[in-house]
Amino acid sequence: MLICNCLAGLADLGFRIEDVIEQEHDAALGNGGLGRLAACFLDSLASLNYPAWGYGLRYRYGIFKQEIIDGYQVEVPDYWLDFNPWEFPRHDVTVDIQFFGHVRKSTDENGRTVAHWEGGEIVKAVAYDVPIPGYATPSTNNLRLWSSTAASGEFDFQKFNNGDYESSVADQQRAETISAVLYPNDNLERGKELRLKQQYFWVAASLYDIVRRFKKSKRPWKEFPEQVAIQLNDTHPTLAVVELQRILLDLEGLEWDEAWNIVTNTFGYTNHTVLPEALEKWSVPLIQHLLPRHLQIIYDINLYFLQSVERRFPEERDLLGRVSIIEESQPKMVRMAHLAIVGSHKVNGVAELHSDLIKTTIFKDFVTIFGPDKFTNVTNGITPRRWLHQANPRLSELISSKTGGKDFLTDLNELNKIELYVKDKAFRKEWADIKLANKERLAKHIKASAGVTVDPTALFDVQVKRIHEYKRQQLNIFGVIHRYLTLKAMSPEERKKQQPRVSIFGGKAAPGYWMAKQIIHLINSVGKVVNNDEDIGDLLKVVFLEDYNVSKAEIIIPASDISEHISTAGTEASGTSNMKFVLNGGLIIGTCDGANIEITREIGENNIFLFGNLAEDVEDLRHAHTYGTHEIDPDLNRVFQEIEKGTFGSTQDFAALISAVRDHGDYYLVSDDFHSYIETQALVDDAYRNQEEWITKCITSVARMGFFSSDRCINEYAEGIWNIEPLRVEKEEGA
Ligand code: OX2
Repeated sequence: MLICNCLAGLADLGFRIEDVIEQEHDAALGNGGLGRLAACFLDSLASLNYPAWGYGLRYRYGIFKQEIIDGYQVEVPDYWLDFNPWEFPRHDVTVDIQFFGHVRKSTDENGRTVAHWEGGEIVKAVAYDVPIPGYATPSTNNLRLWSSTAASGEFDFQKFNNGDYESSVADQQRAETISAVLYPNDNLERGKELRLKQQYFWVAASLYDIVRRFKKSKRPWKEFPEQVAIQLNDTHPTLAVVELQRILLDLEGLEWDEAWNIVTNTFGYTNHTVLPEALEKWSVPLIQHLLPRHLQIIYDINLYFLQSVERRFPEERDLLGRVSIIEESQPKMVRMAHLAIVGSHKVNGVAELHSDLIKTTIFKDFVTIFGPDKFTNVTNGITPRRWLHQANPRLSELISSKTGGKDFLTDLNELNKIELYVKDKAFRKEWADIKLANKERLAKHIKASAGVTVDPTALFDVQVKRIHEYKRQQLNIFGVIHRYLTLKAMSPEERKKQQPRVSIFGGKAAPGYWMAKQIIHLINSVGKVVNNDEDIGDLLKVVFLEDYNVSKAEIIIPASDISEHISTAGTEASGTSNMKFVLNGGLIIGTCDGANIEITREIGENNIFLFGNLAEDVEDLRHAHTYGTHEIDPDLNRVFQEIEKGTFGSTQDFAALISAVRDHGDYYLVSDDFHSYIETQALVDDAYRNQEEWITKCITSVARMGFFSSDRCINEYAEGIWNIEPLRVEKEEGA
């Protein structure tokens, strides 16, 4: 009814709804899987009627827009906030946030030492609320984003009146800088002061908000953890642990132990990566300068923690140094993951393998100290509302016609009913038609955006995600070159028997990540040669789609036949696009990594193409590369020689990609996995030639994907970590 009115109303005004929808900008609030997971969680929380809020920063400039110019990535600012009808500015909800200054100690009437954080500067946080409506429920939650502004308002009138106009504006600009820009790194932390300011600004404003709401209830403090659960989405908001302790201790006058008990029972910590370069550390002098009182509290947290460890493990001399929150380096560093573990009652990884890995590697000592029950797994999930119903409306419609309505959108296990139709001719025909239509739509997009004509009946092979050496887009493009060379070496008759393929890439490289940028350049350079080679024609096309984002994903994912999730085993904590691709009727080629393993368990190993070394062997292989001889796979060597001949242009640009494998220890095991990868890609070709079998695999896989709903995942957090239950707010009469 509402939609009809809306359509008619727009038509009266001379607009088409499609054009209006097109105007909506993607939220630019995150880098990759971490933020997108949070978005799926918000959708599930509201849809499942959990009373939960998300907190974040309202970045003026979110993730940059990527343009490809002459094959290179160029970053362009994205003015996403210029048109954002979904946010409600809340100028009535503001918090003053303090930075810098010093700590003064005094003694109160009970002889207790009290700390006073004084001086420094104040920046104002202003709330912007983004409503998150649930699906098929009146419940609507809130995403509260904080924007920074000068505490004195527009600018400092005092300074202005004194003729100091420039400096009054400068203060305003300095304050606004805090929420001005999203750091564009995925899985990398660089220790910049402004980033630490962002983190504290965000958590201090959010905690103030949470505490303010709790205090209104007039409940005693000991009930705080029953009323409030805070989940740390990776370590980025870990200062919240220290901030809550500070509020309880310095502002509310609680004793240390009572306060700390409340803190640890309130927080849960989700780890999303084991990559060493992504584990956050902040220098002690930096924290001392920016947040002097917090540093004292961190030292006290560490002291009490280490004392308890020492008492329990007096013989273990090195243990204290290993688990200390402070790394005794030059300068000393605060290890944020250690702080998050010590400050939380539960720690979880995001897929089974990943949760096992954190327990046996980076957090091993903490399992000894706290016991295994503190560590758990919550395998990631995705929202079927966006990633099936919205992205693939025809498939959603077909599924709904066979499962008896739309229940599968709120109970994804209902999908298993479609397995009954796996042999149903009409169902299979409609299934194949939908995939083809989705591929035609993508082919149009490829033509419009990359200028390449592709045949929609070719096998669409997709790898879209942030560009990173551990995700191994270089393995993919080396494989493409190998395919090209193999085709070139064939007679025209032989070529005719080969399976045509379109290799589609997309993803942003962090602006400072030089190797990732070289990978993008190589992909585009290979595309330029291959796409214009008449011997090859439609047998192979290589496309790089610029500016991969959620809207593009909604076009790309439903059109995939095979997608690549080929990280070095043990490096991709979970991955979530793997789930999206399978849910949309595509198969995957992947390593035994992250959620690929559980996807295999659910859909069956006949329905996935796994290859490569296992996580348990990675360390030994790396060791062998460094200390033994390192033979490069002969097929890969042929690829390298072709690049070095200049077939794909400037050899200089690509030298580093080759030497990373050949001369610098091949940390990501590209050569070790190359043969297995090529062989498995040949199996994909063979399987795709048998379309009947292929469709059976696709239908069976979709039918078995129920587990990967973010609803299941949120229910696990609610039950196992937050101890909360749904609270359904019924629609008011007449509303
Ligand atoms: C990502 C992980 O790399 C990815 O494997 C996972 O699926 C996603 O988080 C959601 O859990 N930054 N991004 C991630 O971790 C970090 C840190």
